[in-house]
Amino acid sequence: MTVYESLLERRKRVRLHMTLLDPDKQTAEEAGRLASGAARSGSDAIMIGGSTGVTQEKADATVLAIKSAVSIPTILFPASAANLSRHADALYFMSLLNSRDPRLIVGEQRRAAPLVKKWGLETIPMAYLVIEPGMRAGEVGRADPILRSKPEEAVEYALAAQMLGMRLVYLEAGSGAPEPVPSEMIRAVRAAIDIPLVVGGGIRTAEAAGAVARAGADVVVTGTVVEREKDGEALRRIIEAVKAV
Ligand code: 1GP
Repeated sequence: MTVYESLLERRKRVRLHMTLLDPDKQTAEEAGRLASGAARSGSDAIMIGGSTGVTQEKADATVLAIKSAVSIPTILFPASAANLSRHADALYFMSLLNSRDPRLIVGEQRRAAPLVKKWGLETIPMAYLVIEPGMRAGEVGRADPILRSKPEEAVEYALAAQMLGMRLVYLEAGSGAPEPVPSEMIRAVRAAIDIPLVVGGGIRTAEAAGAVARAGADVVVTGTVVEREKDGEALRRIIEAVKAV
């Protein structure tokens, strides 16, 4: 079974939570420890990536440390073709559809493709949509962020993504965003598409995570909260809230 198939299987029973770890934010050893805590708290997969400063060496070391610490899938969430690792279980083969720069829409993907083929890495085609404010992801991705008041724009992109054959849509408010993607936008996109919807950015509390899941997110992603709250209590409550929907 592929990673994507196993996630779909699991989604039939519960909504999913994924933990994002940025290889540039801690040592590989520390990433392994954080991943292990996240898995114990019930997270369904570890996403590995960051907007800046991630090299292939850092990605490799982090993926290997995480893989030796947990058995849940490790999925790359790369900002460019230069920060991939052959050791991950799968790769979000993502296109930042609302970027102004073709490099982020298909350029990095073109550079990555031969390597990914050589490694035999599972690819999960994913539309990446940056919602205002977008934070670093919006800047690095040269995005024209979708305004929070324009759910219909997110719907157009998400439908186009599905028609292009993509298997996931990710609504990204940006790591550390003051607020998550608005519920109204999540609801509108969820109602329009058949493929799973991933939502992340600015989710720091169980209340916020529950609201995002209730609005229709199939997968809720948190990053910052895992790096900040080393005791794991906040994460446990967030995951509980997602699974309760
Ligand atoms: C960023 O959506 C993720 O790509 C996670 O965001 O760090 O705000 O949880 P946070």
